[in-house]
Amino acid sequence: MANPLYDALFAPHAASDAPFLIDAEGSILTYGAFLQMAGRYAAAFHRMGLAPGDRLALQAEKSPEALALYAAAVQTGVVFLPLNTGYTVAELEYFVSNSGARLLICDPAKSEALGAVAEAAGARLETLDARGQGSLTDRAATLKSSTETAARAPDDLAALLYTSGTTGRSKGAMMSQDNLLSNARTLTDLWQFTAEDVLLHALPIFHTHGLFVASNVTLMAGGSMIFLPRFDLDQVIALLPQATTMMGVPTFYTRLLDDDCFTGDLTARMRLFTSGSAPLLAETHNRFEARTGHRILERYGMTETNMITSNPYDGARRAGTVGVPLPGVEAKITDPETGETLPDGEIGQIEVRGPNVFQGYWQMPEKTREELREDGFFITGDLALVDDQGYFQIVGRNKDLIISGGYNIYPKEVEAVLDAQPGVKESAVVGVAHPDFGETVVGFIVAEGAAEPELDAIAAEVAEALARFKHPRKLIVLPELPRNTMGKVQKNVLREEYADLFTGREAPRPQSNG
Ligand code: MCA
Ligand code: AMP
Repeated sequence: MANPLYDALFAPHAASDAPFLIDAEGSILTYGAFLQMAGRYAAAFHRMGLAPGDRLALQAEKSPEALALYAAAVQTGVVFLPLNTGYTVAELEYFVSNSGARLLICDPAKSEALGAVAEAAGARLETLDARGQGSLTDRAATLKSSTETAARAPDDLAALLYTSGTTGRSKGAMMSQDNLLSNARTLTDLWQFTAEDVLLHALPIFHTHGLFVASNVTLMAGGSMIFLPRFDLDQVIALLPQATTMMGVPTFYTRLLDDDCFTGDLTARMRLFTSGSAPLLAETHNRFEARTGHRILERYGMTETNMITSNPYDGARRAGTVGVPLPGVEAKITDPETGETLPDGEIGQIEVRGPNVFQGYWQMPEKTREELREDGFFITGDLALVDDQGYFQIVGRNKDLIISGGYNIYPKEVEAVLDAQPGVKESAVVGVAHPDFGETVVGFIVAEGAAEPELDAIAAEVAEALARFKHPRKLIVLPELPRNTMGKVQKNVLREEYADLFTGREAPRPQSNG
């Protein structure tokens, strides 16, 4: 039966003995073996009574098996909901209940803590560890690999990806089969991926970048991936000579450049490095070219929209720009107040329309209406201008968002936890420059009374509530928060005053005449 995403990404490889996943030791998993594995998981889903449209929430370490669960979900029409491995039990509770997941798959180490979460949400709980073992794999091993595919229409949901919101509550972005498929086709074509490509894959697979951009493009082209559990600098340096492409967040590139072992000759076989998820400094782009001769191709996207713009493959890849709208994707700059389109050169917000743009937020029609216009344009909240060569330059954000090492943190969510702590009157959370993560989180606290707030106790509560990457790297007590005449907290004042907290740069000193 027709299932456009499965038919394009997976079905063509069912009988292939070409390499798909290669581990750090060089062991190869062929396409055929991978799809056999996925078929067994699909058979397990059938046994459990999962039906097309049901949600499967997965919080598991990166492994071929975890990726096979994505394939099995597409095959069976089950909506795939991957979750950051850093999320705490408190965070997971929301995702599982909000999505109404019927199946929750987690690491065995978390199964006890998540048992109650699954039960309360009426979800079945199965386990999968970092080696791909656990109750689900045991169950699947006894079954014959299924070749049945669920019939799906292009608009049917394939994935639900939660993105944090400015109001603090995460929203599930509904991605249809065609949202994923159209972007995979466009990027494969634009970036000239072929079956000869070997992509060094060190990104997590619970986000758009590692799952849809990197994996879907490889699947579409029939190429292979050196599939690493995480970004391990030494491993990446050792394996680069075997790869032809790598996709990364800016932190990958700054970490490589900071290591003297990373030399240009390691990249001789490489044909493409791409960067996204956070701004790549022009300085990093230039240093990378000086070291390797490669110009990193920067592209820009969002969970809700997949990829929106890209620098050209052939043609000028310009540092400090995110390139031009992808073929078939419209992007424009509008006035945030009026929504009117602005002329080139003026700063406004990026709006985007095309087959890549999501179907709305899961069970949040009002939020959807706020961000997705009736005419199909999605308001990204990113501030940019179009330069005289038609390239988009992102200059800031019209949303209170921090991006640390490619992960998004909405200050509101952290402030809510800080505000709830004893001895805290109010708080403000901002992002400041960080040499490794680009930006990092700093929390400012105003005490309730005369007593100093107990920062260690507060940090412990934050750790209980929020994933590690959201934790303030520093908590600072202030007598009061800077406010404007309207009483609004001036986060820009805090950002400026503490801009050099982690960069080691000294604040400029007044010039001396002596
Ligand atoms: C890990 N830690 C972090 C981060 N990652 N803290 C802040 N921000 C982070 N991004 C924590 C660790 O838990 C650890 O905590 C400490 O920081 C140092 O960890 P380290 O070993 O240095 O980190 P790592 O494990 O090497 O990870 C850094 C990383 C990773 C490689 C940059 O965060 C990463 O792979 N990021 C990619 C994110 C991504 O794929 N984003 C795409 C989103 P402790 O101090 O307790 O030990 S999709 C998207 O944005 C759109 C669609 C797009 O355009 O792509
Ligand atoms: P997410 O919600 O995780 O999908 O993150 C999307 C956000 O990441 C965008 O709205 C941008 O703010 C940011 N982003 C992605 N790619 C780039 C890029 N190349 N340059 C600057 N920001 C980027």
